[in-house]
Amino acid sequence: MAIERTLTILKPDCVRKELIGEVTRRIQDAGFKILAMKLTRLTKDTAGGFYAVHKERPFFDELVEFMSSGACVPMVLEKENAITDFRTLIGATNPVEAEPGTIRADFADSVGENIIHGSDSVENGKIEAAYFFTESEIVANQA
Ligand code: FUP
Repeated sequence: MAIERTLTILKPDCVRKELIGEVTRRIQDAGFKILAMKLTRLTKDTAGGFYAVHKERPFFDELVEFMSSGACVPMVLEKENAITDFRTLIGATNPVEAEPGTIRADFADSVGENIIHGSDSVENGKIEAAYFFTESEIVANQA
């Protein structure tokens, strides 16, 4: 299996619930290496740009409102098979469908406010990482 990178965002509900530490612990315990992270607050424009693929969906306005409603924590993560393994760790988009023990099953209130994002492909992970971080902010050589 190949070493991959994924972009995650600890969403505003995760930050509001003071779960940054808990969720980051789970991510690290699952073997993901943090290559970049920051606390930031998205504007409606940056949130809308990030989720541009969903622009025509009925939930888009609510999604943009939520994602810009408070601070969030984007991170670039690295691990073998990172894309699939991270989506397994976080669980299904809708927390009622998420496997017990996953981050969304344990902490998310609804499909709209579901605690955490994970890239759905290596290619999108690269695009999403570049949305938040410059090359030099992604620290690959940590030895
Ligand atoms: P995911 O890849 O699990 O983040 O899920 P999607 O890309 O399908 O959806 C992105 C975000 O849109 C979700 F995190 C929350 C929001 N969404 C809704 O609010 N309602 C839906 O029915 C689907 C997604």
